[in-house]
Amino acid sequence: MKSEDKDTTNNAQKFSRRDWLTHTAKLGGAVGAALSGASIAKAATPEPLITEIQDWNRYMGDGVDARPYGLPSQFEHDVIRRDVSWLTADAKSSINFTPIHKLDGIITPNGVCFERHHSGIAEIEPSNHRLMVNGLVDKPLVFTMQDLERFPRESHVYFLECAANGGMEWRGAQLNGCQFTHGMIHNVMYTGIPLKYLLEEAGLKTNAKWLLPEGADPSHMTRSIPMEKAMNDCLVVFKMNGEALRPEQGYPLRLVVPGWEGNMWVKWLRRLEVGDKAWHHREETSKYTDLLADGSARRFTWTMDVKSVITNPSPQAPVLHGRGRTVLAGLAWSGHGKVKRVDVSIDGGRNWKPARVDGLTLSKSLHRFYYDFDWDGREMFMQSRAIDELGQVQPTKNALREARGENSIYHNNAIQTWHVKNDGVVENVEIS
Ligand SMILES: Nc1nc2c(c(=O)[nH]1)N[C@H]1C(S)=C(S)[C@@H](COP(=O)(O)O)O[C@H]1N2
Ligand SMILES: [Mo]
Repeated sequence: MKSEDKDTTNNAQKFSRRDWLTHTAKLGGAVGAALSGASIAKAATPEPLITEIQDWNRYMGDGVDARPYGLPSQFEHDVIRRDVSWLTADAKSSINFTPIHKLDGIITPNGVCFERHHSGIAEIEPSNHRLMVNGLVDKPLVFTMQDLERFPRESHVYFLECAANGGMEWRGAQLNGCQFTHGMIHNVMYTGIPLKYLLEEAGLKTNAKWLLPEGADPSHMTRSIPMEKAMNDCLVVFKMNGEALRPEQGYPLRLVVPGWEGNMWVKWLRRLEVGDKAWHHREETSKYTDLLADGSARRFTWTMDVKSVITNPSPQAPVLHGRGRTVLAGLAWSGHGKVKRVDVSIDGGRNWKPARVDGLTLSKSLHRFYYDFDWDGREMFMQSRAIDELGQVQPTKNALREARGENSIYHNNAIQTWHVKNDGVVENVEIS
């Protein structure tokens, strides 16, 4: 050691970058071996990616003005929204899915938030956008975007889940990837105005019981929302993750209905009509209603119940490193509030271990969980089970089918099983 130190000091001028890298790599290897016998990284051997000068070490890159609005690295090109072509007839009234197997933490980046539109993306210049409040109010009002910016604002992180998330999985395991089975969800920090400030500004009549928000897109998306919810935690927002809403997410204005199904979160929001009873919506009875086994319907099931999914490993994210140290990662959420606990099983639900919920635990937001373990290399049946602050437990698929029958599409919050084979390949399966 002593002589090496001396060499370095004496010959500093002559020491090339390559020599320096070889030198420190050797030292690093020695120190690492002394600290831990079970290092994940390989013991340092002459590694060309460390010892050889690479292009990105040698040539100067783009300057600061080359990328005025930054995009992810070119090597992340597969981290994109994807659709399932056979699901809907055309892309204007369709859906795509968030690549949740490629993300981490709890925030969904704006560019990969799944999209659901009934008649395409409305492109609205903010100076031409208006929000009207009318119906059972003392004075009907029309706001410009500038007007809205003068109300007190708040920021909150909430998940939005489409009621159809997992709908294709009711009858059995269908789609090979959590992007497709669970990707009709995103979780962003919204900034906007508590809806109650706008309703109070217009003045609610005593018989004001329901709210009908309407979108400016050709679908004239409308939904009935009970006044208690509207006055409680709904927001009229213009920012997501700090920047303007993306056109796909309703630019310049959208409604946020925390914990409730996505179809009520009206995008391109242009009107709030106040009424004394619920409006009848064609979609509400034909689509966004859960049909029960006896043919009756479960209406007004707006809250998204407790749910979770393992995002890694999963079919699009196989285990490539073989046996040994393994990180299981996943997402959990509940429209009723916070997630209290997440359990994971690697043997198809026979044994459960508590997962580690990491980072922020926010109400009606995604939660991130991890389970760090040593994989013995044998096949696994991985499951996660979330429990929310109301004590509600995520059901098995069979329990859910017993309660709702086979004909449902919406509100599938069942436990998901991934079969991890001994070669690390992962498949969507059901076990009974
Ligand atoms: N104006 C309008 N709002 C809308 C829709 C729409 O088609 N038009 N789709 C709804 C549905 S069904 C869902 S699931 C969410 C999807 O929001 P996202 O596109 O931000 O993911 O928006 C809702 N709001
Ligand atoms: Mo939806």
